[in-house]
Amino acid sequence: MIDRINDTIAAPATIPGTGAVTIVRVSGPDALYVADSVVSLRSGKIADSRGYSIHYGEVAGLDEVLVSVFRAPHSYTGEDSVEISCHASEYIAAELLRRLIEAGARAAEPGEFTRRAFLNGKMDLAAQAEAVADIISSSAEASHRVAYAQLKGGFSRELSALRDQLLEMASLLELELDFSEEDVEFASRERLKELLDETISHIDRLSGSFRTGNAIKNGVPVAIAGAANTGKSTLLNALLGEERAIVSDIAGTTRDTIEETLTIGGILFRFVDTAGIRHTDETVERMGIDRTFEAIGRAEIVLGVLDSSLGPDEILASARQLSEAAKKAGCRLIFVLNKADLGLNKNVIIENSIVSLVENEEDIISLSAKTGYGLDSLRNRLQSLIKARIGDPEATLVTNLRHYEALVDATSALRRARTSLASSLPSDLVAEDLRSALTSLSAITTGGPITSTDILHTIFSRFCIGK
Ligand SMILES: Nc1nc2c(ncn2[C@@H]2O[C@H](COP(=O)(O)OP(=O)(O)OP(=O)(O)O)[C@@H](O)[C@H]2O)c(=O)[nH]1
Ligand SMILES: [Mg+2]
Repeated sequence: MIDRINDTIAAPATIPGTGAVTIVRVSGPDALYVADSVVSLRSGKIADSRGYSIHYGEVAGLDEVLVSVFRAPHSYTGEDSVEISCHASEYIAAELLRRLIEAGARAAEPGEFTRRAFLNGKMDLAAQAEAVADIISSSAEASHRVAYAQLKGGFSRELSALRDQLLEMASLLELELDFSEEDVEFASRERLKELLDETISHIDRLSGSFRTGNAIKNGVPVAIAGAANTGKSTLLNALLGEERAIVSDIAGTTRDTIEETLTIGGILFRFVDTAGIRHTDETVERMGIDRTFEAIGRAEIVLGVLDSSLGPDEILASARQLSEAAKKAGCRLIFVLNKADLGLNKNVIIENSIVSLVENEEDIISLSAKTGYGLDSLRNRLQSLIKARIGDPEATLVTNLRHYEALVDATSALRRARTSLASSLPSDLVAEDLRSALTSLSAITTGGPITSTDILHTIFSRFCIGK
């Protein structure tokens, strides 16, 4: 990463051509002067203006604009910055940018404003810089909530508390090493073990939230699967409220997976309609069925669609097959007893025969994709399953693969430290693993390794050793 932080950059911060106003941002040491050479204020100069002030101005022959002035360090990037609000024409934005570049700015690279904010200490990497990207792309309430919590620094505070705990342990152990000839034991082994166990389980909870966190960010994948002709495509269409997939009474209609997203109760779901599972010698259909199992493998939830108008043996065989596939993929199974309009009363008998295959009896839903009966119950069930997984709305959900991998690295180092402690191995081995865990955790917020000065700082701020 090359960081040329001594130049001035410019770019539109909004999409020109949509909405009424476009904002072109200029940031860097010369931002105010560059803006002055392009915009004439009615009175005075931008470079003489106070921070947090707004001025009416004109870009010669182009547009009337409003200029917001920010002075370092009180700006998004931490540098002198100017935001020029012009009319949202693509032509105006492009011409304004061209003039700013002519006046000495450079076109900003993607994410460069936020990168500068990070380098200037305005935000840390995980918590905030990466959350900025997430919050912009979040399209549903739940994913927005996760990104916003991260933006406010909840995850960073949690990480920093974990780091403090590890630093304390590492410091105690290193002190002991310094005094090794004197055979002092500063750190109580029992207390260390306790602290380690606490930290490991805390980090495990964080990394365990990744699957849900990731699903919420990108849309919870739900596979609609079952035997041919049970009404899977009809169900997809009913959920979407449009004729997205082809429906016919010919078994084997759907050959390929069809994916559509839908927000239910603030949660983004990714529904995948699949080819009906049945024995076939037909190559293309066979390939489609392979994809069905792949879709189940990627899903968080499987909607196992059963045709309740069929005989009980046939239904049970199909239910068993779906339960096995869902179990293998580690995903939650909801049985949809479809075609309830053809004879609801039979469903009680079917329900009794399949109830042992689901985690909770509320995971069996009688429904008619044709009439819409039961659709609300299905929507509610999907929502409440995911809300239960999110659990405490204040709890941190890890949504980023880089963070997840760093957390997994940290816990494996801590488990090694735990084993070394248990088998009374020398302190320096334990200290090394603690340091490696710290490095992993630090990488989440700073992107780089921790310096041993941090450890030194903790030692000397806690103990006055006249050494
Ligand atoms: N009576 C009734 N018929 C339904 C219902 N849902 C679907 N059907 C009918 O069942 C037939 C099969 O529907 P599809 O949605 O194509 O079934 P599928 O499971 O996608 O079938 P494949 O793609 O071939 O695996 C069609 O004739 C639908 O009209 C329902 O709730 N009630
Ligand atoms: Mg179909």
